[in-house]
Amino acid sequence: FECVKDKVVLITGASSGIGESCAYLFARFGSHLILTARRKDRLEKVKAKCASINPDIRVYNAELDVRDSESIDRLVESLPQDMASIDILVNNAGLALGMNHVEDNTNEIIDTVIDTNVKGLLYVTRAVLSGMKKRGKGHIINIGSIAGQSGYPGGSVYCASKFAVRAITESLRAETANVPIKVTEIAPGKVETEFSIIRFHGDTTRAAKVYEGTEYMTGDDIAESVVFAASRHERCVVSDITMLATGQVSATVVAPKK
Ligand code: NDP
Ligand code: 8X3
Repeated sequence: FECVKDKVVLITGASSGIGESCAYLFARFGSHLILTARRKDRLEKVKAKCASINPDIRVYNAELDVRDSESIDRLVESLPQDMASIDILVNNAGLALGMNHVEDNTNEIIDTVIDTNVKGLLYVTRAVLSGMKKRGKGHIINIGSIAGQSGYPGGSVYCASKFAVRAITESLRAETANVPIKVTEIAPGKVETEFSIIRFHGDTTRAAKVYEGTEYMTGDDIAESVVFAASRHERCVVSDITMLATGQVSATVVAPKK
């Protein structure tokens, strides 16, 4: 893990869950961090904890909605000089909204999920990639999902967005093969974060049921895969890691916990 020391890492969705855990693990191994999300107050807390984990790193916070392509371009162009050469991009920001059958989705749900998980990821990647190409190096790590490998009832919009993440990852890897820029997809299964609270519009009782009676992972488990992928030797690239909770078979099938 030590070779991520002094790398500049931009994380989207660093204000909670998997992105927050990634920030702490990269901090521990000496990476400099650009932390982005919409909730600035939460980012400040993450920044303070990163600084306490490792006082030798630089941490730069930026309030960012990944759906806003202009503010992404502005951020990348206005980074302080010592943070401007991004070595590793973790495209983590994302969400699901509801578990509706296709005919019950609202246009707002469809737009928000696709705009964030697909278009947002493309906007951020485009903004960061040109610098990586100029420097002839870089690593883009996309957070996909087990939901990007098979659909399930009520998953149409979210699954479509995560299938898209897989497609973007594969296309980008082919496009950057000669640069060489590394491209990785980390596809988690069931992880307890704020994901289900957001998905069920703040209904914490319903969200808690997602994790009841089965094993589930933590954001820290997924961060280990991200930092593992980020720290491999130059001669190899982790193309994808699917990481499931013990007993998990698919997005919706998880064996009861003994
Ligand atoms: P959380 O809800 O805990 O974190 C989601 C993060 O995304 C937050 O930091 C949030 O920040 C950010 N975010 C959401 N919308 C936007 C936006 N428009 N612009 C910028 N940031 C945004 O959930 P997770 O940590 O679980 O989710 C992280 C990723 O992992 C997502 O892509 C999710 O799809 C994926 N994933 C999650 C799994 C799980 O079971 N939890 C399993 C598989 C994949 P803020 O609200 O402050 O903007
Ligand atoms: C995370 C959640 O339930 O769709 O991606 O697999 S799920």
